[in-house]
Amino acid sequence: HGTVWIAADIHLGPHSPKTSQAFYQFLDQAKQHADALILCGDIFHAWVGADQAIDPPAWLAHAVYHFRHTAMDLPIFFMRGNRDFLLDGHFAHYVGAQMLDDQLILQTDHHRLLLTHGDELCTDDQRYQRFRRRVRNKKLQRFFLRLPLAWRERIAGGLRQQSQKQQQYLPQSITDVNEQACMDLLQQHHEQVLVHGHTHRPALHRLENGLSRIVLPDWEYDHSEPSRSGWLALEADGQIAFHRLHHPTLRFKLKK
Ligand code: OKV
Ligand code: MN
Repeated sequence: HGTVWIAADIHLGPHSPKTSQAFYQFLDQAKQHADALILCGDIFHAWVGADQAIDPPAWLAHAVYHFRHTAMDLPIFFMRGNRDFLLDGHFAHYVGAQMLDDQLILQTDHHRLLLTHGDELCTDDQRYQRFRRRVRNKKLQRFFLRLPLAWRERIAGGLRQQSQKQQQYLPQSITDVNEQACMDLLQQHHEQVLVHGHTHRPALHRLENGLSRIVLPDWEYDHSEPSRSGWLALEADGQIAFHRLHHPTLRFKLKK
């Protein structure tokens, strides 16, 4: 009956105050216009454990504050991404949000969508998939989380640096999702519309057999653009809208 807003890839962190500002403006708008908010992964640029929030750096304290205030007016749902895959239910609860599974079928009065962050669909990037399998191992996660916070931050920083070096030489075709993997996932769940983030390549793709793929934008600033900062709205009347801060809204309808 209500309006659901969906955003992904905010990448909140200490180095992107403009992204944070844009995101907090978005949260204010969500309070007024949305009935539920789903954040589809990579809410945080890095996440090494919820104990970061015990004595939080300023950027995280602000994020906690804004989540809590937003959550007083509407339900907030977190999905894990490839960066903040260690997000847990306790932290979500602490900020007034609820954790979702990594893949979710969202059904409203007018829509049925399959929601995921999307990194599992990048099957052409074998090195990344190997990394993913390792760090998603629960035993390794428990080991990592028992290390002192400062060690985890060091390790995480090192891994990010290493990954950045490797990523920059990969062609776009490798770091994008694999369309066959998308179609397989949709067909496996008997769904028609896939919504994901992760690739930072916002688009509406028409696939074979009447399937669609909606790619959410990221919120990272670069030097040329004020902010990409966009989100999807599933509206009560069945329309789908693509919003951007300080930009006109685009509305469309998906054929049944
Ligand atoms: C997240 C990615 C860093 C990509 C480490 C076990 C292990 C968890 C972790 C450390 C890194 C998340 C938690 C981060 C994503 C990177 C670099 C590349 C491509 C271990 C469990 F192995 F050390 F024991 N980590 N952080 N990358 O900095 O947020 O997704 S992270
Ligand atoms: Mn991602």
